[in-house]
Amino acid sequence: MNFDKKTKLASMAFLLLFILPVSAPILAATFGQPGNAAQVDRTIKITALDIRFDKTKLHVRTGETVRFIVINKGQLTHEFIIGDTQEQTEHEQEMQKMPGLDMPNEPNGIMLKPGQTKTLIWTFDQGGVVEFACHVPGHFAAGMVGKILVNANTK
Ligand SMILES: [Cu+2]
Repeated sequence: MNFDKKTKLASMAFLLLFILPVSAPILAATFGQPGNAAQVDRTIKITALDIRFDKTKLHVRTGETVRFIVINKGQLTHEFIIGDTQEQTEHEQEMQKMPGLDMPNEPNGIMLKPGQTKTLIWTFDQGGVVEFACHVPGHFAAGMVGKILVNANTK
């Protein structure tokens, strides 16, 4: 192997090791956006219980707008937050800092008191894995989280 080849290989290794891992999370950060009620493709009902959701895996298509109707049939307050792993981790940390405080509704999430039903409309604009979770302290750790598999070939 001559010096030029070694240099080329070294620079390729550099690209793979340092540049790809930096750019990948930026691409993966798009987990969708609030959807338009006039463009809803499908309605999915999810029930929050103490302490879990009745569904843990959902399949949606890329570009699909879903109306989530979330019903809290538990005796505790629950959340329904849509986001990627990073968003869920950040929200979990926020909620740990202010236990007992009611979070206002956010574009990607709702909070439900016992007996409440709320709606969240979301457009999944990119393939990948998105999560829905509850971050009332202790609930996420107890497994109150599910996956939304976004894939163009999934019906
Ligand atoms: Cu909960």
